[in-house]
Amino acid sequence: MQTLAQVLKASNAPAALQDVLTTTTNTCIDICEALHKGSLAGILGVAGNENVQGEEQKKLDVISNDMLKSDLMNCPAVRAVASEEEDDIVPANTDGEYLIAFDPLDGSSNIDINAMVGTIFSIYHDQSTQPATEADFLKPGSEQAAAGYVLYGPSCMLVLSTGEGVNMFTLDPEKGEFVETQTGIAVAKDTQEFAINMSNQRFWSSNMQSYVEDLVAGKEGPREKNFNMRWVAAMVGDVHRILCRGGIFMYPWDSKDPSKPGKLRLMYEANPMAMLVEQSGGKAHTHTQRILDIQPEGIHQRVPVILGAANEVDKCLSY
Ligand code: FBP
Repeated sequence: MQTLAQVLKASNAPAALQDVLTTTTNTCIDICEALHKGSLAGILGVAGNENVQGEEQKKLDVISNDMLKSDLMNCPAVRAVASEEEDDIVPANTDGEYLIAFDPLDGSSNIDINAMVGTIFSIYHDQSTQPATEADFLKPGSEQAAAGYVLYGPSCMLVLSTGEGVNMFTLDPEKGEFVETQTGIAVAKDTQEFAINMSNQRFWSSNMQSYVEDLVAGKEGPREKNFNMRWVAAMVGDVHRILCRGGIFMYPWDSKDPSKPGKLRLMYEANPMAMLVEQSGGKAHTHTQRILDIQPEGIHQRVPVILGAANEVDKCLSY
């Protein structure tokens, strides 16, 4: 079994991109070790501040963000970083040629219950002689040079695409390295498993309500087959399940806060997951368009998300 370093060396990924990926994944190994210490290291609970999204920050949101930010800013190939926990982009090395946007700890509401969380990242190639600005980041997801996540679960796993399919790696704690454990991930076109936060049902559009009602109606309903439901409350966990055994994941528009087109963030949640799902033969859409075609308007922009098994996403969109 090959290590991540060997896989990257053998890939078509430019050396500078390999540096960004190696720096990111090495920092995630450190985050994994911190997570394992949990309350022994006094790192559970809240940090006492709110982030730019108005969300209460967990101590580990801040710790993981600071670890990634400092390591990436010391990586010469990095021109700038953007993070869920940073109000604005953070310029790094002007002569760097990659921009990276990340969610340092996705699913942070799971931290204090010792459930699955993850780090999600999205990387773009971008060269200029000027210091980076937010505008430099606002490229459609289809231009991502690489995307991935590290899942902190029973084992620590890296799932990565550089545009040539999706591979999975498992952390070998003894070696402190990611080792390739699965290649050529493919998501089945059809499924009988869906993921959505059902407690939001009354706030969904009538179309989305009808679609989910028909899933729940099962064999006796118009879909004439039973569907199972799962909800990890961490997108990284729900998407990982879909890459492993298929399914559809939805965080649709809801009227809870009409000013927000969705809950999930385009640049460091929806775009990287859309690249992984599409590279695995699935689909990733909002209610109206392919996520990777969206022209971003801001680094913390929110979008509705419907992704997973291609035929099931089409079925949902048909409603
Ligand atoms: P953050 O934890 O990074 O803010 O991410 C948002 C998120 O936790 C997703 O990972 C997850 O899919 C969703 O929110 C869960 O939402 P809800 O609390 O409504 O179930």
